[in-house]
Amino acid sequence: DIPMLTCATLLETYPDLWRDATRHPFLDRCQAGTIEPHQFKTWLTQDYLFVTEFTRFLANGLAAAPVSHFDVLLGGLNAIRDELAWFRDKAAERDLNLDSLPQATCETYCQLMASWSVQPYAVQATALWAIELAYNQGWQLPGAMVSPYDEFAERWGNPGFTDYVKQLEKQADESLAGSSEIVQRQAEVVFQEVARQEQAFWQMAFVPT
Ligand code: HMH
Repeated sequence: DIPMLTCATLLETYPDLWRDATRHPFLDRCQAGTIEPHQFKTWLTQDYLFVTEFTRFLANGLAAAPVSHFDVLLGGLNAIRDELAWFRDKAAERDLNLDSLPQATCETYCQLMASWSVQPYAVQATALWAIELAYNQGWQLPGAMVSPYDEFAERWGNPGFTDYVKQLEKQADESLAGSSEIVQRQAEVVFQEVARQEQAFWQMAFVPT
């Protein structure tokens, strides 16, 4: 018998990797209000660049998905439309130039993501769930954040987003259940890659540019 891979199993199998993806001094300093403004601006600019590529990843996921998954994914794409506009507002408030170049860490994550788009749908669904869960948990775990960071914590920590991530988990589990052991192992590898990339992404705020 093939042991069945689920999202819950992945979190149980790699607790340290997942902790490092979701607990980081960057987030603790946002919570405390002690993050340096230039560090926050680095994260904000790079995350906008990430989200533009993530939009393509999500659209590719939709293109590979069964029709029964369309509702959840179309909801996600609609939310991203709002999110991209919101990022531009947040950047304008801070006089940030969003045309700047991606840093190496952002570039690597975006390239990996593009490579996942040509893998089986179950792998894409697992990656999508992990990417969104990292932000959902990451922005929630430090506890109530001070202004202006509370707005960022609210965006990815709000109950509606938590519910969206649960629906993504259900769809990933369903697609993994119908997958071969080879595809399940691919999904496991991609989960680990997401966790490592998320950790590196938080760290980027502290890299001098
Ligand atoms: C790096 N991971 C990163 N940025 C994001 N905005 C998300 C996940 C959630 O969409």
